[in-house]
Amino acid sequence: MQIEEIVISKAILQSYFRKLCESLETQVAIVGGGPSGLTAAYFLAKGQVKVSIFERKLSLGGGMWGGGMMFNQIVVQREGREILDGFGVSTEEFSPNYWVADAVEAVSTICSQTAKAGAKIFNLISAEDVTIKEGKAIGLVLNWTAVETAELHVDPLCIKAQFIVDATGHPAKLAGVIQGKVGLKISSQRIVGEGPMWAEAGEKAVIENTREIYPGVFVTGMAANAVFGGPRMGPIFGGMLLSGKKTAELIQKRLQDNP
Ligand code: 48F
Repeated sequence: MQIEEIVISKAILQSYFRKLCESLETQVAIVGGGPSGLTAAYFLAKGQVKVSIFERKLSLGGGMWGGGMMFNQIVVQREGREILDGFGVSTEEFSPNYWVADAVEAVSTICSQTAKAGAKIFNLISAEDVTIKEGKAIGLVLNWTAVETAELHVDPLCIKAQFIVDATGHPAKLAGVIQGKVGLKISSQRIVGEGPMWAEAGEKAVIENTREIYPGVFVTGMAANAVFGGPRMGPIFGGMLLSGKKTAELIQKRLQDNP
């Protein structure tokens, strides 16, 4: 059987552009493919919602790969373990309410399940801005991360979404952009910044802080604690998974109320 280089190139280009063009108008666009963004995308896709993830790095998984201080095991509490179970990630009880999982198995399985559930995943693309019309966010402004890294003067492209999710972790990138340009619609009116390490409080806060911060924009995962001043929690990941799930539920409810 002959193998032609040009056919390989055509296969990549045509299938990529089909995927990208189909995602130009979507129901939910998630920025950041860490544990919270992936989990939100998984539950949305399972619920038949059209969802895309845009991740600036080559690999998805965010801060989950390295466990704690590069010891690549992660810890979850009971509720987090239930979510890992649902993904099919193996866990082992360490002591009551503490389960450990292999970080590499966790990330690779969550990524695989999210893609198989139907989420469209784009890596190497950064969200640099949000499109806002008449007081509502309606899309993302995207560029290749390589353009940003090389500081090339290249204009971005835009996609349209009914809902946007800031899942960018500690930097809370989209919240920062919105705060700088039009202001956030939250009681503090500004990003408070994450609090000092306190695992138990941080895990509780990240779920409470998962909410809409501007019409059409939700914040999830560590970005939620960064916006509202919740503590950091280090390598316990249940809160990230539960925050992602809550994001999916909040958005699904909104889509049902207002299709
Ligand atoms: O940092 P990250 O893993 O965020 P998370 O889902 O989880 C936090 C934990 O990993 C850990 C923790 C608690 O256990 O404190 O840190 O909240 O993943 C965020 C992802 O967003 C990407 C970034 O590369 C990472 O993979 N990202 C950040 N900015 C952008 C972006 C951007 N502007 N465009 C696209 N992706």
